[in-house]
Amino acid sequence: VDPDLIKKICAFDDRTIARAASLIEDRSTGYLDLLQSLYPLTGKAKIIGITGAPGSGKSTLINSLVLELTKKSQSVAVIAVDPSSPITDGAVLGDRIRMKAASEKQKVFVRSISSRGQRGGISLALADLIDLFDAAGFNYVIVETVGVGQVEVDIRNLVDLLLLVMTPGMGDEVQALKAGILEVADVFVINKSDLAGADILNAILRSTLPASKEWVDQDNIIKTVATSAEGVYDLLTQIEGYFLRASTIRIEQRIKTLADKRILDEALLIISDLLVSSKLSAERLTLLDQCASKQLHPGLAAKSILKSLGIK
Ligand SMILES: Nc1nc2c(ncn2[C@@H]2O[C@H](COP(=O)(O)OP(=O)(O)O)[C@@H](O)[C@H]2O)c(=O)[nH]1
Ligand SMILES: [Mg+2]
Repeated sequence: VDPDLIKKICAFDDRTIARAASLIEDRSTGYLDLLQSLYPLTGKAKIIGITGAPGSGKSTLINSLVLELTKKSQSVAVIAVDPSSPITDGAVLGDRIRMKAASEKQKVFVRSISSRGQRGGISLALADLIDLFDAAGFNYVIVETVGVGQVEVDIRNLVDLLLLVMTPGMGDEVQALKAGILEVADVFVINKSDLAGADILNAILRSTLPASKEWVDQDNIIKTVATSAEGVYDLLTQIEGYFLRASTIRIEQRIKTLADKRILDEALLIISDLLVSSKLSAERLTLLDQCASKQLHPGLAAKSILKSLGIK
């Protein structure tokens, strides 16, 4: 890898970072060499996940948070994961416009990615992108994801700190959330606190949160009005406090767990690529005939294919 490229990335050169991000997202030729060059530089950024239902105000909140961070001369990279839209979609564009106030400040980089069409799934692409921004030297990397299904659970090991954004009127849904995201989120943001019902949600949350949560204290439920930045200063204070208290051991453990998961996911991806490769197609066709005519069980056919790959 051209050392000049790494230099430019670490100098926050916008266009170089954007190009590197595309290369990494698309897994184009040379992407892995680039990531290998960057990987030893990672491990310094504070990585925050912000999840919550669509429309709960995540992007608006991130916008205010980024402004607050830039006031403290902190550099921030934001990755907005949109579940369905391609990059040109209105929803993502909306995000971008709302982010603009922050983006105009120095050392803020915003990237939107679609959760569809990523080879190997969104988690691998996200992990690699986070590495890019971490290596570049951004103080904070903020990942916005919509909490649907497993996504919020997958985000857990990608980030050091996970924020769940909720809105008044969600009280009834809190019980349903209990088993999933409530267990893994570190900070609970009641956004749109200007609307009726914020106090009720606050009370429900306080009585529902698992007592076993490692980071629970009085302040891990925070009320905000993202549109006017109310409460955002307190939120940042809480975030900073979290990183001050967070033990290196805990973060190292997370990175190890993540690395293990990434190795497995990458290996599965390589195997599935091999399985559909032309090299094996003749053998698969033979096995397919045997399976279709009920001579051979598909499970045994699978074993036979793996044997050809040298995997017993
Ligand atoms: N009343 C009120 N509206 C808000 C607040 N925060 C965000 N909104 C509005 O909620 C809508 C959705 O916000 P957005 O940030 O796009 O939500 P996201 O889908 O979670 O990223 C926008 O129209 C925002 O202006 C808030 O604190 N109070
Ligand atoms: Mg958004």
